[in-house]
This record gives sequence, C-alpha cells and structure tokens, in this order.
Amino acid sequence: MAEDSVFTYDPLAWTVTPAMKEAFDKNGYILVRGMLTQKEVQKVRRAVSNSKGIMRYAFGRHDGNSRRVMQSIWNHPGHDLSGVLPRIQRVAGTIEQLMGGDEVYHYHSKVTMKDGKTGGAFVWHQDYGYWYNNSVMYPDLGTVFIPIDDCTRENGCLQILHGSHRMGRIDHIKTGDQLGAEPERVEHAKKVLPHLYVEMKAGDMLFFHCNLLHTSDQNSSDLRRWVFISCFNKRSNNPYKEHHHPCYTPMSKLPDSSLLECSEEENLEGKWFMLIEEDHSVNGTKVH
Ligand SMILES: O=C(O)CCC(=O)C(=O)O
Repeated sequence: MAEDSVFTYDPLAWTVTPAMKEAFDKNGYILVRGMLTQKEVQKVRRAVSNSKGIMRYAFGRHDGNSRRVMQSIWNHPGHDLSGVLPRIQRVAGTIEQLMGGDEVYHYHSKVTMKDGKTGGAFVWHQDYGYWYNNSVMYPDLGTVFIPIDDCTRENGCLQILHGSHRMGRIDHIKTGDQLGAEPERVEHAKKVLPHLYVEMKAGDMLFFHCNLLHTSDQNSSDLRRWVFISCFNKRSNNPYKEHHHPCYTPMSKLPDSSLLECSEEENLEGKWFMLIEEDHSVNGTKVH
C-alpha cells in the first residue's frame, strides 16, 4: 500500500486530518487500520452472519468465469445493527469529511459474501460506472469497505489501481452478469498505475472514491471472506430520476458508542432491500 494513504485509528483523537484528505484526493482512497474493536467486529459479524433478511434478499452475479458473487443490498440503513454501523461518526462522518464536508446521505449498504472454495470474482469496475446509469450527475459518491473477515490475497481481497479515480468515468460493458470497465483502458491503466492488493484485517476500513478502479478474485481458499460495504452520496448530487437506490433522504449520524449500545440485532423495517429484478444498472440472477 502507498504509505501516505495508510493510517491507524486513534479512538481518543479521531479526526480527518489534512494529510488524510490530501491522500484521498491524490490517491483515491485511504486505509485506516483498527477502526472497529474486536468486540465490535464480533458483534457485527454475528449479526450479519445470523441475519435472515440479508440471506433472504441475497442474489448472485456471474463473474464470467463459472462462479457467482453473492450480495445482499439494502437502501435505507434502518435502526438495527446493520443500520447503526454505516451511521456512526467513524463511518459516515469520516467519508463525509473525505468527500469535502458537504452533507452526505446513505445511498445503500451491502454485504458481499465470498465463501471458501465457491466465492466468485468482481470484474474491474468503478462504482460510478454503475451509478452513472442511475441519473447521478457527478462522481460525488464514496464507499466504505469494512471486512468482517480478514481479507487476504488467498481469499480474494480487494485490488485497486492507485490514483485511477483521476481517469474520470470509464465506459462499462457487460461481463458475465456484471458491468466491467472497458478492458483495453484497464489493461493500459494497469501498466502505468500501481496495482495494489488491499489485504485487510476484520475491522479495518478502506474509504474510496467512486471512480477508483477496483476488482477482487475468486475465493479458492478454505476461508470465508465477507465484507460490509456502505455507499454515500452528497445531498447536492441528488439523482435527477427515481431509481432502485434512494434519492436524498436525511441520515442521522450516531455517536461511535452506538454500535456496542445497539440491542437490535435485526429489524428489517424500512430498510428497502433491493430486489435483483429492480436493478436497472445491470441484472443478476435470483438466489431464492
Ligand atoms: O467485495 C468485493 O470484493 C468488491 C465489491 C464491489 O466492488 C462492489 O460491490 O461494487
């Protein structure tokens, strides 16, 4: 990893510093080690792994190489544990500051599930390659990638092209059931930009710009690789048409202590899980 983009969480003095903002703008991401405590990781892992809603709404997208990536996506955070995590200051407050400080709202959260030996790959893409199709005018969105299992090269950790967000939006074409960035351009970018494997411990967080090119391999190891991902849009970038993710909806941020205080492991009320047939960016295949 580029040293100027790697930070360590300090619970007593967490603030987005000018160095973090500069690294985010220049490199397209920052990685913060140890943002969740072990106790918090265990609580989130248990809630997500036991969640009936997340499993019920899971769907697969073929990766063009005989496997599927499995995801479950919900649009409004809700008030249970999986709705508290995106709204704590460490998550929502940090991405908001990194994106310049204007108000952000919850665009959606998801869990990507790569089980051992079966987990599929994500093709190279930019998140804005999808979201552009949702009538979102500007690339003013950001993603927070929060592993709940350790992510290594063996189990299909995230890979990024350092600085690729500065290429602007690239055309995306269908690959398997996924939208992938134009391969010729990606191949060239791989020659001129550092290609990084982002190995992360559960509880580390990667904050990245919506035009950063990223991918991840199939999981052929024995170890599960599940990741919680939350995506945010600026209020000022309200999509000009309604679609399968929300238009501006005020989001109340929560103190960091809320995660351990939350007693609702699961409550699906108001979460608006996305059905695969409603996804007009690209389609996939139903699991249930
Ligand atoms: O979980 C991963 O490896 C990548 C997920 C991703 O890129 C996405 O959902 O857009």
